[in-house]
Amino acid sequence: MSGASSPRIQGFKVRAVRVPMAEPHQTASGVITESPLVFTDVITDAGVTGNSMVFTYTAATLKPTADLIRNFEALVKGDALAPVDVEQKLARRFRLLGSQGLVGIALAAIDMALWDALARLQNVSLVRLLGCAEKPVRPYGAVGYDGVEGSVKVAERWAKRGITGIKAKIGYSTVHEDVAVVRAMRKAVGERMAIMVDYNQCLTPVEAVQRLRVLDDEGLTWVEEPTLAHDYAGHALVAREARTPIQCGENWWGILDMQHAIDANASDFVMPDVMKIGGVTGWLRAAALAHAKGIPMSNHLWPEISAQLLCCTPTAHWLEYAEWWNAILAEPLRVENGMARVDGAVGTGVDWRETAVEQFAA
Ligand code: SMN
Ligand code: MG
Repeated sequence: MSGASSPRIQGFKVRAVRVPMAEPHQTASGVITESPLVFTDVITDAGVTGNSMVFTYTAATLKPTADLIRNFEALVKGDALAPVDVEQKLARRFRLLGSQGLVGIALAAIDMALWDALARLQNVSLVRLLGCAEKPVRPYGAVGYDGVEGSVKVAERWAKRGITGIKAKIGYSTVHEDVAVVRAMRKAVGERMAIMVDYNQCLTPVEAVQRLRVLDDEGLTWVEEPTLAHDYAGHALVAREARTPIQCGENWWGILDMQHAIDANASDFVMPDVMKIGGVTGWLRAAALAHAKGIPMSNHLWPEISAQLLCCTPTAHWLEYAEWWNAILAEPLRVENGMARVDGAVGTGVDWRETAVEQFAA
């Protein structure tokens, strides 16, 4: 029996936008006021186009990222629409330079667009393409570094929408201020709300151990990145000393970082970022690592594609929900009765409104 020949990659169309945020996102390690995003279309000879979106954190890296993606087109033009094979080829191609940072972001943009094209070709969601069924995913909402009053206001807003988890940025000048924010939110939203906190890497390991001694009695679902993301030994120290689970993953570049963190017992839970971990291909491998060790896995940002990927993640935990990019998306993720619904999506669910792309063009 001879199989049908695979569709081939014809070319890319790459566009950059700067989407203002409805509310600035404050963290202990800086404030985000806008989203610099790159949209990649991968055009195939089968009449389908796959899309992806990557976030460059700062406008200073927006154009270089778009240029990198454009420059990579020549490396895969004419190749089969086979994302895992393309990933292997490009990984070899970038062995000497390395595939972290902007190179990694560009590779993830291509990977996600190829998977999207593959799903669209079959007119199914990414979930179905991966052999799974759509299911509701439990989202939590973000609370910024907004002090007691600001944090309570946002926490209440999420609770009113039926969301059952919230994650607050902390790392105030003293642990007492951290505790005050947590207690005020708890008082406002009640015992049943899951409350997570995020230090965004702002403490030394010893400071983190000291703060956790105080926070350990607050019933937190997790404490995120208490110290430098790549200090696995430092995180392991904190995880050993604290009773509250430690959560890391948003800054792991590829699954080898994740494996190193797991080897070091640096994190009780994991939350890869689909872009930094290496796109859909990287996520699937990360999900296998988490599965092998029974580690609960959440996501970082990218709610649309991550909700689908969590449907295919054996140890799926919480969905980090965000509406930062809704202004530009054709169909932002739906949340109904406190649960995110991915049914009805074709491809990865990342599709943008052309008029918005024009409006926010960089
Ligand atoms: C975060 C950091 C930077 C940008 C977006 C979000 C944050 C999170 O650490 O966990 O969502
Ligand atoms: Mg975080």
